[in-house]
Amino acid sequence: NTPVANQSTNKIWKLMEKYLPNTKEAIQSSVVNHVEYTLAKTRFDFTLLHCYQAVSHSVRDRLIEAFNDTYQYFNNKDVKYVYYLSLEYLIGRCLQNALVNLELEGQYKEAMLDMGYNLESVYEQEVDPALGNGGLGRLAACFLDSMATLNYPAWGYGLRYSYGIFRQQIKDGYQVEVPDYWLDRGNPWEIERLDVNFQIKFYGSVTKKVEDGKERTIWEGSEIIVARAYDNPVPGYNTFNTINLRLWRSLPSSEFDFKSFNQGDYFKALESRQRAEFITSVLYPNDSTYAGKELRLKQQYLLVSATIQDAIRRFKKKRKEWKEWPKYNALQLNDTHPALAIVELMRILTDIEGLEYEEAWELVYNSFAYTNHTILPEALEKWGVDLLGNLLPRHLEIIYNINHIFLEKISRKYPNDWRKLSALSLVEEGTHKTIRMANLSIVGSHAVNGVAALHSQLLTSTLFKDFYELRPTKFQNKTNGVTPRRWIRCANPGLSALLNDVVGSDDWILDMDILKNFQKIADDPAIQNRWMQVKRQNKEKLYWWVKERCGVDLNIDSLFDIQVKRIHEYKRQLMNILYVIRRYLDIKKTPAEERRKLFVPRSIMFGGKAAPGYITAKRIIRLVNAVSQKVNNDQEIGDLLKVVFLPNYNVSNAQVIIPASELSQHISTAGLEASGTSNMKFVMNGCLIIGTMDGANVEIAEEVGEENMFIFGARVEQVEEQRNKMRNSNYRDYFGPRLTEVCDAISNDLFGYKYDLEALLDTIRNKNDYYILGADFESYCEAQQRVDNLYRNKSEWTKKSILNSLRSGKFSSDRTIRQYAEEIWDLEPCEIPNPSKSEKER
Ligand code: OX2
Repeated sequence: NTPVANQSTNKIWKLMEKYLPNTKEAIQSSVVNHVEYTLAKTRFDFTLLHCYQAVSHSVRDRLIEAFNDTYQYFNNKDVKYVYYLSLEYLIGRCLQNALVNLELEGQYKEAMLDMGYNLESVYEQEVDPALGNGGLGRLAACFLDSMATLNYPAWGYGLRYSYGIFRQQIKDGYQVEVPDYWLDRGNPWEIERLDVNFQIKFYGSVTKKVEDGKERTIWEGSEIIVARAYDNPVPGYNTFNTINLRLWRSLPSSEFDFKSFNQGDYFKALESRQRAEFITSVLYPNDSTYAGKELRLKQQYLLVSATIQDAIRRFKKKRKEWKEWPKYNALQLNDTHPALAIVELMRILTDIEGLEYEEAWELVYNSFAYTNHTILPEALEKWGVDLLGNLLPRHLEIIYNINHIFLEKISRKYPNDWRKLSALSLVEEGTHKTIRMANLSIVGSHAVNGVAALHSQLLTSTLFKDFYELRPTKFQNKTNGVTPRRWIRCANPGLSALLNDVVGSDDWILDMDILKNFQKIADDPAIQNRWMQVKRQNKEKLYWWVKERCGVDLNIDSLFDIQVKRIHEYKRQLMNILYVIRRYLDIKKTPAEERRKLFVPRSIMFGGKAAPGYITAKRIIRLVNAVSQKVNNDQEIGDLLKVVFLPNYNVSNAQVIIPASELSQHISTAGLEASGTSNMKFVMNGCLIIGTMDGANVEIAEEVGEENMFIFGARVEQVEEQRNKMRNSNYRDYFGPRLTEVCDAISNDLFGYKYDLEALLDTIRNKNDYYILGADFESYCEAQQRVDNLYRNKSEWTKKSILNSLRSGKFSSDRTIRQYAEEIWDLEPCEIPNPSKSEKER
């Protein structure tokens, strides 16, 4: 009989109360320990990659201390939690962010330098976990940073895809997609929870049974798999609070395939195990388009089911009564992708926990909230009832039931209003009957929000108008934000140091609004000079980046003009490149000796991935590269104009690109970009925006002043009128001579690739210019002229750059998250006492 230690008096826990010290010696010894005992490396095969791994493990140890303490503290305080559900998290690299948030960057820098390593080059060894497509996934990552920093009791829930968004290579000017197996060197940041597994069921059948005079519904799944938890600590800045991003991985369940094994069909049994693992293998690479594939629906349900089971288990541990559920839980849906969570919670409450339907609905409704991220029709998820009913038969029944009860209420309120009824219904009738996931999300949530003021206003006046009229108080706005920790403090150390000097402390990192108090520095020539120096250093860094990856030699003194985002017609990269051609033709027409007087030297850069199936987007990349080849090799042009396509735009590249940018382009057709978030990052980094009155640009203009931006183009209420104009005219008249000449130059094969490029132009010629590129082109050219004029005056430009940055406080995700917490989640911060420095260093 071996003795079993008493859980509470066990010496283990006493010994664990000590925190790792953060002296240089202690840091070095923890790194060295990991080199020897975790990595088992010797001097003969030790590389920089191993160094990164050892450093990361040593930082991870410190994160885990904080992480465990945080949730134990939350648990003791019996707090309400928010669960953020998202199919995507674009977290980016972790090492520097963790060090900055733990306020240990200086110590690690010194400790590593003393051992002969430059911390910056250690950072470069990290893969960039890219489990998201674009803005939506990056927003989720910024939100986690703010939730941790503001001490909110929160959990992020998502999927641990084995393959993130593809890596983009450019071959012969075309995009080539390479699978991103990001785990091939291991992942020092995650904690695999071998003991946190939930069963997930698919397919099967539903039966009703009468037990004690009560009808019970039983869903028997015919495919059962397991979701296993992988925890990723997210440290707050300037607080000990560290929260969890829990990602699920699909695995085969041991019970399920017993039958096959017993029947002797060994290989069939193995195949089904592999099918289970496949579910979380790859992120769907579509940004703002609905995929409609069964595997995607399986991913969504796996996230939802595992998360709800986890939340319920946690809630039950506290032996709470069900009616207290909304008091202790808020669930936020990041778009409709996890909307099945509403149905899953209903199912568990009614079928398993035995609650009455109305009772259960009350709990669901009061705990869920839904964020919409786009009004583009191609993004709206609608699952065919055949597919949904086959994969999740009980869930389809529940959806019909929710719809039935909902429509009954509607028809009492609006008798015989068939239009309203069919607009509000969760079911879209037709040859292919579908479930509208947005309608489900709205009906099942107590709050629905858009992501910028204009977008939220468009939601209530167009897409969700009927829902709005039904319950106007449900609809809110939560303008997006981005974290200044990653986007200024990590990405732009030069600017951070300057802001520290201006403010006299680093308080701005937690309170960006204080920067407004220092606006008078914008006129100070000494500050302006330093500001320009910082920008120049950042431009130098990008210069080398571009030289190495694209082989193009930029003029560092030229205006760095950048558009980086997913390639999409509504974002109008096409308009940008057509203007570049316009500029090229204009330079060529100008006598050589006058060119420098008329044109400011510009380096125009594009970056972004096209969804693999989005042919027009891929052709836009082809055009950019064709123009780049022509222009960059034209001896007459020299450094007056350079065009570069920056390959594989991702979070870590953005951290180099954004701080180096002077002009950034946010030029979507008015009304179509819900918010945009990179616009905020650029502004914070002192970059001027050329943009339309769309998404958050509108609020950026309010904050920084229209006079400090280059605004152009049709306003949202003019767009339809412009489309009609196109429909009623020849494109040559509609485009005007300047754009027509550009199109003709392409058609006349100035850049080659005629087949692709003609097809591309056909998307805007011949009455199809849905994104009104032709209508906005002249106004865009004028705005570009204003850019040139201002850039000639370095001091005026710099002044505006400073003002942009100092006035960008509203766009910190801290502001956004406070609003969610106060206006939707009803959530209080809960800060765990920070073990004093002296205790830490014991
Ligand atoms: C994006 C939106 O397109 C973008 O405007 C917004 O800033 C971002 O979400 C974060 O809110 N998929 N991605 C988006 O919407 C969808 C759907």
